[in-house]
Amino acid sequence: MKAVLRAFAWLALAASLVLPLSVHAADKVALTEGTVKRIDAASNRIMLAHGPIENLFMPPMTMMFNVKDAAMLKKVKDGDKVLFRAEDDVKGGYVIVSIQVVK
Ligand SMILES: [Cu+2]
Repeated sequence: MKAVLRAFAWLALAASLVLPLSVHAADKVALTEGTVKRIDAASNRIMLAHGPIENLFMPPMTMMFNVKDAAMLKKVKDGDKVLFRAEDDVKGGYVIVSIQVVK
């Protein structure tokens, strides 16, 4: 009986350690669907109509994002369907840290 209790304690401990880590890992790679509405290369910004952004707790809307790297804007064009990762921008607003066109 003691062994069973010990096994159960280990399981509970393992679950408490593993679950928060896996949730965190999922958040780190969460991508959001969007459609390119406008590219503003002069100010390194892009307007996207986006789905829910889980990691920012943001509902679907159309809005401007800063981009981390100006080269990102060369990979996309108006009307493209994209998957992107947006994060809080230390300079204010939100910044896209990765973006890819969905084929
Ligand atoms: Cu938004």
